[in-house]
Amino acid sequence: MANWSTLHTKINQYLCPPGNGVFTVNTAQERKATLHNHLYGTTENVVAAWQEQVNGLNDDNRPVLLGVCSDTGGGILRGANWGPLFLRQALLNGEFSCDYFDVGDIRVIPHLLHDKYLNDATITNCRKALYDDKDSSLPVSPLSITEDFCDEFYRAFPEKGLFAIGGDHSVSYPLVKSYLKAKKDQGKKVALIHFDAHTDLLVERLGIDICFGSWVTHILDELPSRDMAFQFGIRSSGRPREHWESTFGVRQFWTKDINERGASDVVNEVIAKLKANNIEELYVSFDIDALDAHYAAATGTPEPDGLSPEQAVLIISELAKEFKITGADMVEIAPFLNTNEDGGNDREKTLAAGSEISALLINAMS
Ligand SMILES: [Mn+2]
Repeated sequence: MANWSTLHTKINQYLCPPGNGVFTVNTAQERKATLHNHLYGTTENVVAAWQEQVNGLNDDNRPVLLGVCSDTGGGILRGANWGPLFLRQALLNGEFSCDYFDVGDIRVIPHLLHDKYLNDATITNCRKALYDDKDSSLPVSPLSITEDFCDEFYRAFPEKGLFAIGGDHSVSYPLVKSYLKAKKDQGKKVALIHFDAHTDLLVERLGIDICFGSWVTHILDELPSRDMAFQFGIRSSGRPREHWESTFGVRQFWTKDINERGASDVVNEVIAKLKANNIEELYVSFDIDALDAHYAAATGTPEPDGLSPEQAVLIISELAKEFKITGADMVEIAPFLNTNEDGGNDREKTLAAGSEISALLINAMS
């Protein structure tokens, strides 16, 4: 109970009602109202309604959904900060049913990334803004807040699954790091399943070590071994697969390998490797750009020649039959981006694919 009480306090400090993670006055007000009506039956006193709902988390068995509306770690086309609001609505409207406890959104100062990049004066000012207390010792940047929230979450609820919606892919750094630390403490052997068009294996980008292109590099040493990171859907890379595998120790299945061999054959090989390593549970991080740009154009770095939703669904479903999925995220959905030259319904298609895969992951965690 002590752990729940600490987490409960931090939820009220770190989070805000679902859909409110992007700090705005008027933008998307109607969309937020639709979501709040759906969740609470009202658009009035949403904070009070959310706080009352959060009181029930301790007595709830469903997987927990968290929004992280940060895209400061991106850097080409931004806009994934709107992913949590739009994907939630798509999950509620969609044909793929799933049940979860929506705990809310991380409170995001959109100019910040991680506290280690800040000076003391900025941290003090931001503590005053977020917590109304310049002498607070709490973190202020989205990735730092997310990591401390997740650490507290796993202390209170070691058995609960956490499903997060990004945000750009840098948000997976605190999500996965905290998950791996928690599972190590629990004595459980886990592996990372990562869907992406890109390897995200830079050491740094323009001097910044934690960003959308480098987050994987900095969690590898928290895994039982580096070869327990499996990447699917890679195709946009300046270097061949052998370079990444020999330099970082990860295992990759590029889209062309999956198309040549078939998704079943590939996933069977991965299942055998996971079993040979006595892996018990999985974390699945899904960058929507793993899918072909035809299905996922509303994203910052869409790439052609990618996976179909069917291939991704097959791989996740087969893994879920053999292993417990206890952590997952869906990132890089940027609903305001229309990257296809011919316009079209990029947003709806991307949200349809994103919600299908999110529902599959949430159901696998139930
Ligand atoms: Mn990525």
